[in-house]
This record gives sequence, structure tokens and C-alpha cells, in this order.
Amino acid sequence: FQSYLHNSIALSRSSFPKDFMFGAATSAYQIEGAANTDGRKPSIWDTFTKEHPEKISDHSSGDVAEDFYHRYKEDIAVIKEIGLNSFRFSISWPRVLPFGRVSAGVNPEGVNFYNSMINELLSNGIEPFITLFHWDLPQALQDEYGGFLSPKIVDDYRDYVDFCFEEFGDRVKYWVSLNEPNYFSCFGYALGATAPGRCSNYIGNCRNGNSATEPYIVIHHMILCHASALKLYRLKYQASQKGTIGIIVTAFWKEPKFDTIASRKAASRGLDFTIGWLLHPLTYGDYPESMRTLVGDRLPKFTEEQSQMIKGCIEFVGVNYYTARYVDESTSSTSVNLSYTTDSQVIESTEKNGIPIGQQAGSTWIYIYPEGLREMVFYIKRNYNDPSIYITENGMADNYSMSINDLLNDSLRIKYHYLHLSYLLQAIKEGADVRGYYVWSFLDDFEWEFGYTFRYGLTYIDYTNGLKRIPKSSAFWFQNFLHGENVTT
Ligand code: BGP
Repeated sequence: FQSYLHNSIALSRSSFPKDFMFGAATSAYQIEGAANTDGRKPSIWDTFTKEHPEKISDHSSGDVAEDFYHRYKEDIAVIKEIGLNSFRFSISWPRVLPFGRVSAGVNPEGVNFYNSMINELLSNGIEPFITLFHWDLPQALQDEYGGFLSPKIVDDYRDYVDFCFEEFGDRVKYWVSLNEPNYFSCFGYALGATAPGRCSNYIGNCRNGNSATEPYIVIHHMILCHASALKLYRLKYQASQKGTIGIIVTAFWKEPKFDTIASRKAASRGLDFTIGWLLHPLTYGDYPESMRTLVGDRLPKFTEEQSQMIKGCIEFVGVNYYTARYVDESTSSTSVNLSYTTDSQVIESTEKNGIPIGQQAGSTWIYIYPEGLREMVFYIKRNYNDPSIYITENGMADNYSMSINDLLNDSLRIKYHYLHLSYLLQAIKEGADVRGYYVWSFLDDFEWEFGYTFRYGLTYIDYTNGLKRIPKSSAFWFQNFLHGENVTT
């Protein structure tokens, strides 16, 4: 399939399975805005952007974002026009339960918003695909007991998702428990670069946390959260609602830098410390052996009962695939790498002998490496009992400083999606159980620590002109593809 990279072989919708989901992905804090509207209370992201504007490239926040809260009908009409048959969005926990718990008060306006949005999607023939937690924890729970650092989060999370299943589950069949716990914990608790901004000098440049232990504690609790949500759903809702619950991992492909045993082992450790960190315990009941050995006592332990409970808790894996890295072994304890912790003893690089692993995108951390998507899908199939897979995010950004003309004529984005879809199709033909593909993202949006400086959307947002939406060339490209045309780049 190297030929995809060189010749433009036409790609057609009809080559994909008939019921394949083609969607666009978003998350609440990144698009909704209306941060202080209709009873919503702060999340840790509201607090973080207010207290640490210096940690966001353009010192911005999601206060207004793209105002999806007020403009969802117009946006859903465009989703339909493009021909996407699914929409991935997240529920803002502090919009429905402003203080985190039902007992502290439900916000009916927040619940109404999601009900109306879900109904709007369904009446347009678009399948809602809902993330229950995309990083915006109610600040109240962070203040009360430190959020995901405390085991108390497990009960509160379970009660929150119980509330969502009860309210929305009659119409929603696809749920994701947690978006990218590995990114949330490492950037939020090792590097201090994203909310809640904790770290120690061990890795990050601050002293309010402990980068050596906290990321592991946070993920430990998130694994228990996922499993409790799944158990609860199976017990209470499965029979009547007939939905499914997956978990999403940050899935950088790791390509051995050299043809050596050391490089191959490093790649395998790198994968253990990212996707294995979650998928191994949720498949087999415990962390990967490499993690147990290298992290030692700092890695929390599951009790026998917990281990039994978390085992076999993967209904589907959501893969957020953007890019890949070359990896090699490293014994230096100071290297920060995209396995996010230094404990994996892996050094990552974007080039080999001065040649980059792929073309660099406007989101500078993304090098275009579509082969890695196929590799990742098969790696998960082989190592975690062949689960169903959804590509829950795939995309690249342009830099905000480009001219509007170039931003709208986004030929590199078209090439990016064409290449990734081509490799994905190949994987499906070879027997991978992949059921959907979601573009990140539908709109240009608030990109966490990058603020509005990275533009990932199929739709351009004019931030200086009333948040006017303008479809980019890539939106038309998807429209042609989804309406049955054979497309190239
Ligand atoms: C994923 C997140 C998304 C989105 C995307 C783009 O990790 O799930 O919410 O933000 O990455 O990444 P970034 O903003 O780091 O460029």
C-alpha cells in the first residue's frame, strides 16, 4: 500500500462496510462556550484557564468557544449536508450536575440542552456517539477531594454516568466512558501543562504535585471508573437500552528507530506505557509486566476483587490516532517523551538520520504517518483479544497564522484524511474489526493548551466576525466521498 503515498488511488464510500460510521468528533469544553450560562458551574478547565492563562498559547479559554450551545441546530444541519452519519460529542458534567452530584442539584437547563441536541441529531438521521468524560471535571469535586486523585471519584463518576444513562440512554446507543486517560493524567499530573496543572520538578516545572506518582494514581482510578460504569450499565440498562460502552486511548504509533532488539523492545514498552496502561488491565486484570517492573511501588495495585472486576471490560476501543514517533531505548531519567512518563525508558524522535517520519502539519506535533493507523489497529487486535475498534479521532491542524485563503483551501488536510482512510480500508480488508471513523474535528475549536492557534476543523470559524462558519475544501471533499463519488487528493 505504499502506492497510496505515491499514486492517488481513488477511494470510495462503497468500499467500506455499509453500516460503517463516518462522523466528526468534538468535546464540550472545546466547542460549547456558554460557560456561565443557564446554571452551568466551573470545571477544572474553567479554573485552569483563568488561573494559568500563561499555560495557554494565546491566553484564551473556552468561555465562548464556538458557541455551539446556542448554534447546534445550524451546525447539525451542516453535518447532515456533508453526509456524516454520526456525531461524537461529550457531555459537560458541570452543565448537567453543576456541583458534581445529583444530591447537590441537577441543572434542568443543561439536561434540556443535551436532550434537544440528541433529538436534533436523531431527527436528521445522525447517530449520537457520546463521551461521558472529556476532561472537564466539575471544579467542586476537585476542591472537595482532589478529583481523580481520590478513590472517591469512582462512586461519583458512576452516579454521574448512571444519571446520563437514565436521562439519555433511551436514544443513545454508543457511549465512551473516558477520553484519553493517558493524556489527561500525564499532561495534567506529570507535566502540569493542562488542567488541573499539577506536577513536580521530577518532570514538569512546578511543585504542586508529584509527577512520579500522581499520573499512575489518576489512571488507576479511571480504570475503576470505566469498569464500574460498564458493570452498572450491564446490570441496570443493557437489557432495555441495548447500547455499548468503550474507552478511548491516545494512540501514537511507535516505530522502532533502528533494526535492533533494543529499539523493538523500546517500541513495545512505549506502547505498554500508553495504550497498554489502560487496555491491559481492562482485558487481563492487571498492568503490563513492563510497567510493573519499571514503575515498581509507585504503580498502584489492584486488589484481587478489583482485578476480577476490571478484567474483560472492553466492549470497544476508541483509537485517537494522529501520528507516530520513532522510538529507541533510553536510560536517561530526564527525557520527557510522548509515552508521557520517563519510566518507560524510551526516547522518542520525529526523525531518523535527519529525515522526518512524515510531513509536518500545522499542529506541529503531528507528522503525517498513515501507515501507523493500520499498525495500531492490528496491534490492538493481536494484543487485546480482537476488540471492535472505532477510530474516534483522526485529523491535523493548520496554524492560525496562515492566510484565510490557505486555511479554506486545506489541501494538506484532504491528503491527510485520504491517506489515513486508505490505510484503514486496507486494514478492514485484511480482517480488522473497525466500525467507524471520526474526523477531529468538525469545527475549528479551543485546542486546550494551544488555545485557538491550531485549527482542526472541516469548518472554519471566523472569530472576528460573529463566529461565522465557513466550510473548508475538506468539508466538500468529505461530502463528495460520502455521497458516493470516487475521491483522490
Ligand atoms: C486529543 C483530544 C482532543 C483534541 C486533539 C487535538 O488528544 O482528545 O480533545 O484536542 O487531541 O490535540 P491538540 O489540541 O493537542 O493538538
